Amino acid sequence: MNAYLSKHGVGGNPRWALDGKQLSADFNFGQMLAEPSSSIESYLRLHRTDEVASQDLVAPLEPSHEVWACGVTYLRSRSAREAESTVRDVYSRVYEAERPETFFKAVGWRVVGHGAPIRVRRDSGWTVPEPELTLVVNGHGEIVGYTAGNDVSARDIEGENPLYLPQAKVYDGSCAIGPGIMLCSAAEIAQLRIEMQIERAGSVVFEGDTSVAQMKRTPAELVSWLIREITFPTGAFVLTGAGIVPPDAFSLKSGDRVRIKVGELVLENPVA
Ligand code: DO4
Ligand code: MG
Repeated sequence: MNAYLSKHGVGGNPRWALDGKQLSADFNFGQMLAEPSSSIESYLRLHRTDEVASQDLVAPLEPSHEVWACGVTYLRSRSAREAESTVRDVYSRVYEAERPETFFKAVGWRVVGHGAPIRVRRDSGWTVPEPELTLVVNGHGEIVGYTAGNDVSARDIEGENPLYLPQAKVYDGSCAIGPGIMLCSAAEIAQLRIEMQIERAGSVVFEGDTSVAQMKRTPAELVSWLIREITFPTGAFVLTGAGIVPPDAFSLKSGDRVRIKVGELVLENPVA
């Protein structure tokens, strides 16, 4: 099925919506993802209402959801990482290896949604946004849809030593996901375009684009590695790696705005 799910912070009591119409208060997104993908349509039908959803979007996941990320899945990411790092060959080795790099990025409650601020760490002088196709995976390891994600990363901290990766990648305001979720088949995800624009003081200071087809691995391959030895009973979110990297002289600054487009979904965040 093709449908758009979004989450809205109605008066601090978030409600989900389907194609812009609120779902009933007892709709349970985690429960929907606990069931096989074949039951999504009937589950959504059960909870439909005619009430128009509010405009106040929040990140489309539950506080307990885990967000994982994959790395060095595009040639551009491999070359950028080799250039920044003191330990170059780990990146070429993981790019070529059968086993991909996966890492824990965030727990749902720490993720910011469309319009909410992302951050640069106070101890980083070189931080970039990473625009990434983000897979929505159910409890059975099936890809049921996608959203846009920003794996904001401190390149100087990661470049100093790969063992600092969790500090470079996991901190308050380092993960944005949204605006909502496009429920669709994995086949529709394979050719999506990804674009990023960064605005500073009203002018575009960087823009780039790529396509999921440029990825070294398929989305299904990444998910199959992730779920080998970890279960996600109510589903998980998977950032699939960055194929757009700003030039080395670029670092995010407070006041910048980052716009990421994956397929038709646009995720925009100011830098705090
Ligand atoms: O190896 C470090 C992280 C890579 C990453 O986040 C990416 O390629 O998107
Ligand atoms: Mg990344």
